[in-house]
Amino acid sequence: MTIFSRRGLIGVGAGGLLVSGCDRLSGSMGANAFVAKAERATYGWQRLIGGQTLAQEFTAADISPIFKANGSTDLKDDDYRRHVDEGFANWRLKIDGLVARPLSLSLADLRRLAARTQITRHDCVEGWSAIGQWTGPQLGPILKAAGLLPTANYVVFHCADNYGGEISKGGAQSTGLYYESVDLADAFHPQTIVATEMNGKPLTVAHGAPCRMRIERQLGYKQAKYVMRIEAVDSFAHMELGKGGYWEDRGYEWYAGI
Ligand SMILES: Nc1nc2c(c(=O)[nH]1)N[C@H]1C(S)=C(S)[C@@H](COP(=O)(O)O)O[C@H]1N2
Ligand SMILES: [Mo]
Repeated sequence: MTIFSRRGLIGVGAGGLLVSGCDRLSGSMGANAFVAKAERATYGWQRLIGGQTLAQEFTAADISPIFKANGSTDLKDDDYRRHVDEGFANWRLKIDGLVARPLSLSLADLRRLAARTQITRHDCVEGWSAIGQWTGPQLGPILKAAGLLPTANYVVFHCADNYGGEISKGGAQSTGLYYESVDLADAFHPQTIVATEMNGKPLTVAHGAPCRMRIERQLGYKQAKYVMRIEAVDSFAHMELGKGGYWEDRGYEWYAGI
């Protein structure tokens, strides 16, 4: 068993689900009640949208020989470059916001969690598609382990890359940091994973190292790369330009269903 949470005691048995360790180890009834309530709230959301349809999955033979890297593909940021040089040994993914127990997960922690592998088609609004295989822990159990609070309505992915102050892209009003968000139905969707591998290898910098989201029922720009922090919020109206994502702030749809 591995203890890796900064605050609480979160255990991961060999191949075991993070949440089961959490239930077993969290001594406080309060925390358990929080989680139970959050789970009920989640199921409420799922019923609202009429169940969880899966995006189509493909076979290994369908994997595209070339998967274009798009948007940010090489980060110059000093902190990020240092993490690359260190093999992300000192990098942490933060899970915070409206959660009972904020988490700080290393790349090794992420790799220790029960992983899902899926071969899916990525569709970019710019008019190209590619099929790739993605591996990583599902987001749902991570949010449950963090004790998602009933007041949370959305999950925001904060990325390391910054498009800067380009006025044509709204840079004058926002920081230019890439971010994305989904509702709880997509956050708990079985195919929503924090991918650390692509086509059986660690994610490259071009594809979002050390981890990127796969949210398979939505378009390419929702697939946040270079994810540094996952924040549970009740609303994203106060964030950046208020539309829930970098491209959403520049006119794209927030729900980018395929
Ligand atoms: N952090 C971050 N995530 C991002 C982007 C980006 O520029 N920065 N581009 C998005 C877009 S438009 C697409 S199509 C995909 C591209 O993912 P890929 O480089 O793995 O093909 O990443 C998405 N996620
Ligand atoms: Mo895209």
